[in-house]
Amino acid sequence: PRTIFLKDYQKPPFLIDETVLHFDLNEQGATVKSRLSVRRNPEAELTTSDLTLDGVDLELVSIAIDGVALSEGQYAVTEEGLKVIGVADTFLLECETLIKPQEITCLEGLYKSSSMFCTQCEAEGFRRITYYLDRPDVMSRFTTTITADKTLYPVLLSNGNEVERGDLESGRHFVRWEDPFRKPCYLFALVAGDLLNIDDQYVTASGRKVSLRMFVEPQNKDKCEHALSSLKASMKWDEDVYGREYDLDIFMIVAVDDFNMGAMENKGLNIFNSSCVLAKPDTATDSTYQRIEAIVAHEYFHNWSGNRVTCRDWFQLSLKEGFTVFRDAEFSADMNSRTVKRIEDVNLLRTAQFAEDSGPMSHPVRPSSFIEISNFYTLTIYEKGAEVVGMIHRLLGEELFRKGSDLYFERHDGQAVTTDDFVQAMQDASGKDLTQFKRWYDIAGTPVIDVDYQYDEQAQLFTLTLSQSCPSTEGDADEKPFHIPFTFALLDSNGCNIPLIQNDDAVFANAPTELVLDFVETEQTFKFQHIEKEPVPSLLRGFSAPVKVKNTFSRDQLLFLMMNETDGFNRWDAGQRLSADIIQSIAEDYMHGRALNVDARLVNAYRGLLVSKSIDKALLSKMLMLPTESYLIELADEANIEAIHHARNLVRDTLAEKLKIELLRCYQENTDVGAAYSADFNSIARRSLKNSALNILLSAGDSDALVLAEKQFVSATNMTDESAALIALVNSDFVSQRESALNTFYAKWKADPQVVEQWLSIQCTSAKSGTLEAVKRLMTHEAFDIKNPNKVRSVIGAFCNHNLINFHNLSGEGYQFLADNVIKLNKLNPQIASRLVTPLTRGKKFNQERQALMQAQLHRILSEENLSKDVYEVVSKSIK
Ligand code: HT7
Ligand code: ZN
Repeated sequence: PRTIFLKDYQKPPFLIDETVLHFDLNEQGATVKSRLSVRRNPEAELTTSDLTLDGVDLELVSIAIDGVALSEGQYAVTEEGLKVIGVADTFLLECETLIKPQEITCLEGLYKSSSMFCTQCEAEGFRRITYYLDRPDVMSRFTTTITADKTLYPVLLSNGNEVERGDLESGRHFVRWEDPFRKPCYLFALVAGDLLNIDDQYVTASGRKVSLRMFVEPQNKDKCEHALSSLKASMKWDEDVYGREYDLDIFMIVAVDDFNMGAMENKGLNIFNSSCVLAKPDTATDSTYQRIEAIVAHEYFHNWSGNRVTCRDWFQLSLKEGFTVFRDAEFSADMNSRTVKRIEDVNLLRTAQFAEDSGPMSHPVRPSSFIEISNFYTLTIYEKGAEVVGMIHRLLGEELFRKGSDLYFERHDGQAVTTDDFVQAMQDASGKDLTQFKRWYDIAGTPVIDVDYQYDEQAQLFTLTLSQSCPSTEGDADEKPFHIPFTFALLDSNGCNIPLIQNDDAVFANAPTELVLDFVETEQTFKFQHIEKEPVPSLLRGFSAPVKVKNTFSRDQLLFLMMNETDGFNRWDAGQRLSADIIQSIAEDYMHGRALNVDARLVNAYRGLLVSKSIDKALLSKMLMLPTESYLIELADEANIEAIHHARNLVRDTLAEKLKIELLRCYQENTDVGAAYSADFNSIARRSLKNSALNILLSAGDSDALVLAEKQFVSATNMTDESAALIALVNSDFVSQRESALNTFYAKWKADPQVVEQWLSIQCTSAKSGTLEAVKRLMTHEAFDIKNPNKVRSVIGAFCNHNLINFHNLSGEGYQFLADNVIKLNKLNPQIASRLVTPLTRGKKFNQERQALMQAQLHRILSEENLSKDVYEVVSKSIK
């Protein structure tokens, strides 16, 4: 397979001003007629007499230029597209192609999901619909007519505004849509089905009425309310915070069951994976509610950051994804607890993105090459990309950042641009030099910061020395420093912030108590004066940059921070660092056959938190969760999964034993009997607290907790409590109660695909031995379907990513199981196959024996015939 390089980018040789599409949808296939107004691009570097269009798996029926059919020799069809030989400067190109949506299992282009037709065109799916210049810098005005059987497909949707509809012969009908905004073809969408619509309305800040319309299959009509209210909140937030109004008269959302990712921001017609948009309290958990709010917002925000201003090429993907994740994270923070949102995002970044950044697929936020672009919808592009935008926000401050985003949208509205254009707008609007900052876009790897500090009591001087390095895997090797915003504070012995005076002239009373330090050198010293007593430093507050800070704190300092830190994020982080340190030393002792003890200071700290009257419940609910096994693996140089698993369980069981009374009280105090479900963050925090307490107690085999869990399981009035009770039972040693709960749950919910997905993943993540056999059995169960990505994620993905003790079993069976399924899925759905293979590419963290077992499976995959570009790229880059 061919590698594509950013350095080879050239402007498109042709442009398409108008795109007129006509779809005839039938049970045997679909006919697509296109009429493209093409003209030579006056700005193109390359002049060519031939027009080369992209096209995959299309059957060409006819082709004409300016109304004259082309004959053989005037065009050539290849594996990758169509070449029209010797074209004029301006012309009308008409093509008719046949496609088979019913046979498409890769879920790209136009495909069928249950009884509906739908599309997924990002990144390069449009070329599976018709011959086209399938690249984001070709923006065109689209008119789309859809015809289909009226009984089977009463609803026919596309982008923009509906302009015409009518009946046709033989029980068919048509609807025509016009999108007034020029757009790249990756934002094209079509949906046809027997769908029901739930309607709402939004009045924009300028008083325009926008129809909001959600289309779902009839059985889901009571699962739309949350998505619609999240949409309205997003529309309002984007007006308030970014001054951005919606621009069409209608905004549509469609839910589909078979979808490769979470959702897609097609202009005016967002398509969602059902699991990311449908919810009602008795079927969806709190985390699903929050995920829906975030994804609905994310897709909506793309209307400006992605659609109105789009990417010049796919190397710029983070231009829209990083910025939009930053925007949706800020939205979620404003709607819920800011601290909790930050904790969740950083957790994901530090476990999964850091692992990606040190793995074989490591790449910069703006990659310089790829084989298959679908492989680059990564945590680096999305989450690290959002951190990079967040750092600009931190460096500029709220007001200048807004000036920068206003300038960006104004300057580039209707254009396809680069991450450099984004940074330039921020720089021009703020006057802040961001030249060095741009390094964040170009260099892969996670910078490491060493922190050294000294206190001179006599001089009342605190000296902080920061040094940075980056074990980069891609980018230049000259090790130039990054521009890192390092948020810093000093705490006195009562946990109060101390005024930070860097310059004697500063007026003491006005001195800030928190600073964003511009850390721009390889090594840099900062001095703080008039510090009367030895302080405790508060480092990288709020995780102000995506870096690793070498832990310099003693356990006592961490305890102090865990109990006293005023920055919520750092308070949580101190607890995580302390717990991780304790688990790591127990794991060491376990490996050396030494006696195992849990440091009593940790138990006392947790007791303190549980009895505290002042701590915020949302924060407490996060502090009660021990560092995950994935994070502990990420922290290790060479991870011993058995030792980590055992040590972590020992800490959890010790907390259960020593803090039983406090945990039971926590459970009772946070249980609401008979209250109506609410997804506000306080209610979510209380449910999370109570269910964590239950889980800790039941995992340790507590029989009082068993009674509580069984009662909660049968009497729960919402899915959060019902599934939490099931999880606690499934992870306990009470075998018969566990089996009975699983059977009851399935019998009750088997008609609801989203709940069945939860039922599957709860079983597949059970740490009990024998789970792999159970997983294999589940794959023969009526509830499983390998063609459905959600089911694949709930079973294979859940087992391989979240059941580490079983997946990494030294028999190697977990690795073989994953490879078998990657091979199977490679043929059906390459995007899903290549995402699934990730755990096999993380061998670096494990010992030689496990590495060899993983490598053997990677070699087995690579030797498969007809390996997709997607799987080939990930596997070949992972082989040593
Ligand atoms: N922009 C969307 C990306 C997406 C996608 C990419 C590749 C294959 C399938 C896909 N479905 C959606 C989603 C988003 O980030 O908003
Ligand atoms: Zn996105």
